[in-house]
Formats: sequence, C-alpha cells, structure tokens
Amino acid sequence: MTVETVQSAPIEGQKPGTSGLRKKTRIFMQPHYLENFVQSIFNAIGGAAGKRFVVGGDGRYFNKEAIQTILRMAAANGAHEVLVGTEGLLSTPAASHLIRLNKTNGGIILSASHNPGGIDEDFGVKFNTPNGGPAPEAVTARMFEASKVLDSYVTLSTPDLDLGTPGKLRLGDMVVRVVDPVSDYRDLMAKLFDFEAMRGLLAGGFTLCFDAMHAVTGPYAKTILEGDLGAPEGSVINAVPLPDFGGGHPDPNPIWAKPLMDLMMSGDAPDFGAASDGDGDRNMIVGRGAYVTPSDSLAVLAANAHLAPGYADGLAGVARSMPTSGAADRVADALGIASFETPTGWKFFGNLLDAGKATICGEESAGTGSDHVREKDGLWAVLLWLNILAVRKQSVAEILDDHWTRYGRNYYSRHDFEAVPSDKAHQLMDRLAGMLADLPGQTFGELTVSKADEFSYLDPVDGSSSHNQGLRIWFDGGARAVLRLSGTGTEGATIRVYFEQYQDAPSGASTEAVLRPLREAVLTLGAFEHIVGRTTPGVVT
Ligand code: VG1
Ligand code: CO
Repeated sequence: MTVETVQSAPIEGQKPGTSGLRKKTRIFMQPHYLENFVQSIFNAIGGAAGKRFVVGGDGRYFNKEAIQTILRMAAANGAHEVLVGTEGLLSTPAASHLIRLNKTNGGIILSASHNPGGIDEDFGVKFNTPNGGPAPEAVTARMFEASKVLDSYVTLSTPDLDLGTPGKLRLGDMVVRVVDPVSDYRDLMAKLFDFEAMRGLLAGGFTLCFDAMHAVTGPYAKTILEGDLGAPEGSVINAVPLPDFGGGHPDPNPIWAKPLMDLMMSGDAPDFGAASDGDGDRNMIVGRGAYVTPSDSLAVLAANAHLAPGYADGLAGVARSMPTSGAADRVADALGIASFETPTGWKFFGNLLDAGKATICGEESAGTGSDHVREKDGLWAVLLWLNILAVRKQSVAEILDDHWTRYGRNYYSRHDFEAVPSDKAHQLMDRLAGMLADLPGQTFGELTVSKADEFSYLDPVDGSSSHNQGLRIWFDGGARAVLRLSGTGTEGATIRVYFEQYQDAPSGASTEAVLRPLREAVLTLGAFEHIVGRTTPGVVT
C-alpha cells in the first residue's frame, strides 16, 4: 500500500459555523473540497498518526462516498483505527457516545442536520473532540487556519470497503471496525431510563407516534420504541433513512413536521407525538392537542428529570443557549441549582458538562441533552418525556399546565427571515448594534426598552470568551427579543428573531396574541420593512 500525496491549494471559505462546515452538496463534491477540509482537520489536531476515530453520518446524499474518502485519508495519515457505523450511518448523539465509550481521539460526523439533503441541497462535516462534543471555537479556528495554508493531502488508491455488516476490516495498516449504529446507544438509554415502567405505560394503552422524517433516527426509534418498549409496529413512521429525506426538510418543528402536528391536533391523536431531525440530535415533543415549545420542554425535563433512574440524584445545573427562553432558569432557581446562559451551538455546553457544572442543557431550536453524551440528543429527550409520563401518569397537556401554574409561563416564538441578501442582513444587524446604547427609555408601540446589549460569553471553565453572539433587547413588563444571524445556512443570510414574554400568571391567550406588541416593536426598531423589505418571516417556530 503506497500513500499518495495529492497536490492541492487552499480553498476559500472552509470556516466552520455554528455546527461544522456546511455547504451545498455540489460544493463538497468538487475536486479536493472534502479532502482539503479533512486534511485540515487532521493538521489542526496535530496529525492522525496512531490515533483512533469514529466516523459516521446521517445517510444523506454523498454520505457513502464521503465516508470512503475519509477512511482512505485517515489510513494514509497513519490513523490506527476507525470505528464506522454500518453503511456509514451514525446519529450524531450515537457518534458522540461511541467516541466516549471507546475513548477515541475524536470523530468526524457527516451531516447538515436539519437542512435538506440531495445533490442540490446541503452537506456538512464536523469534527468532535475526545470528550465526544463538537470542537470548541479554538479548535475550529485552527482547522480554518490550516485550510488557508494547505498545499497537499494524503490518501490511498484502494477500492471502496464494504461497510454493510459489522466486523473488522483493514485499510492499509489501519483497522476499520464496522459497528452496529444502534446497539451501544440503546444500552446507554436502557441505563438512564426505566424501560420497565415505560413498557407498562405502553402496555396500558398509551399510544405514540414518532416521526423519524426519513432520517437517521428511524433504526434507533424502531429498536427502542417498538422493540424494547413494545410500542405497536407502525408507531415509528418514516423510519427508513433516505438520501434526500423523502424530499422534505428533516427539521422537527410544526412547519416541517406538519403531518405529525396535524395528527396530534386531530380527533385521532395518539397520547404522544415526537419527531427528530436529519442527524437525530433534535427533537419535537407534542402531546394530544398540546405542542411543547423546545424552551418549555427543557424546563419541564429539568423539573422532572429526577423521576428517571439516570437522574435520580438530581441535577448539578441547567444550561441553555442565550436565545432560549428563561423558563429553565426558573426551574433551576426553584431547585437551588446553577443555571448558565451560553452562545448558540452545542459546542459551548461541552466545558460545563465536562466540569460537572451542568447536567441538562437545551436550545430553543429543538435541542435538548444531558451529560450522557456531548451532543444534543433527540431520542433521549423523547425517552425522558416518556419516562416522566410513565411515572406521573398525566397527559402532556396536564404536565405543561401544572408547570406554568407553578413557574409562570415564558411565551415564546422564533421568526426566521431566510435567504436575505447578506449585505442587507448585515446592514440591519449593524444598524441595530449601533443603536443599542440609546435604546433604553425609548418606546416602540406599547413597549418601552429597559435594557439592550450585544451578548458576549465568558466560559466559566476555561476562561475563553466569545463575542458578537447576538443582540438582546429587554422591555418593561418581562419581554425580551434577541436577534442574530444564523451560522448554519448555505444560501444568503438568515436573520433569526426570538420573541419572549414572561407572565407570572399565564393569561391563556394565544402565543401569537401575547407576543404581538413585542413583534411590532422589534420590526419597527429593526427597520425590517425598510432594509430587507419584509416583515413576514418565512418560518415561524
Ligand atoms: C442552528 C440553531 C442552533 C443549533 C444549530 C445546530 O444554528 O439555531 O441552536 O445549535 O443550528 O443544530 P444557527 O446558527 O443556524 O442559528 V443541528 O441540529 O444543525 O446540529
Ligand atoms: Co441536528
């Protein structure tokens, strides 16, 4: 076996965003594009020689080819062993678990998560560090720097490996261990949750529908929900991962999981509905007639986690990303535990989890997880909900009502303005950033600004700081708006606007009605109409 050195040159724009490098699939398929980035990863971590990695992806278009390329490059770079899921499939949380379980030097995960898949859609590559979590900013910065000076990469010219069945293969001097993507993850879930109680719940007639959205969670949900817990066959729908996710966005929210939402709001609704995203790290939870916002879900899980065996000793702390509503903070206060507010993106939770400062973390974008892995984990959230439902013997709606009565309610909604020309989006954000200091005391419609700032984060564990993490505007009467630009898009810019209104004694009015004055104030002060020519978002979640 001879290692081939391929001459290349730096490719512009290989800068990882909120969650790895995401580009149009055709860009990743260009000569040297993927190879340059993979070599930059290895170069940024001091080489791959003698190291062990996990590699897998969500099965989207180009997953198979990319896995083969990465395996060859890992072997050519001298890696000792790579663990890869059967057919190259691994959910993001399962990959995180395998990295930790096998004490590897990290892993490469192929996914553009909730973005659609296909030759004309999106692809992504992300490196996770030995703790199982997404590379922190210092590491992604080194990857980007490495990409700017790259002049060659190494690979092998070997035929594709057959990754169809678990077993041990060799590629040059490197061992390739093909592993079942589900089994170790399943064992971890069985340790954390009371499967017996959950089996009892389902045997007692409790019904559920889990929409895997033709993405990677299908096999996991089938094994655990239908296999281990005894949900009737057919409880998991769209369970076969497809390279184009059946043509939809594998994004578990009321817009993209509309058929499930419609079912849950209908007379035929099962007791519990859930969905997960392309790579299995996100979740949507919906009870019969009761959608649970991700921010509320985080708060409910934090308040009730002790009902599951894995969390019976209580939580060390709760962490949420800055745009996520403050509902979880209220639970932390009541429990007398710490709460943390981090920038958007799971990589910022890693240090808190490693240091034992936080046990449960969450983001408003349908991500919840705990210290069991270092990624958000869609199916984990579903199982924790089911465990809580099995113990409390109440409906999702009753649990939510009870929660709001006790803690008050943070009405919440996110509006996305997608595919905005980049210059316009920056113009809007820069203008607003420049106005922040003068906003307090000014009134917009019914609301008066009480405070405004640009969010910076000082990591309490390693002392690193991250700036420009979003604009925050608070108003008298418990309202808050956050504006930031997405770091996962592949076309133009996406402006995300997050609205939140706290009510101590929830009025019961619709979220739309409660948030209207806030929305109007923010659209006015942000000059949306004038700068981007739009006041209606493309997606509301
Ligand atoms: C979005 C979400 C963020 C999430 C990220 C990755 O980022 O807002 O909360 O961590 O996607 O999720 P952005 O920068 O577009 O707002 V996933 O499921 O792609 O791993
Ligand atoms: Co995801």
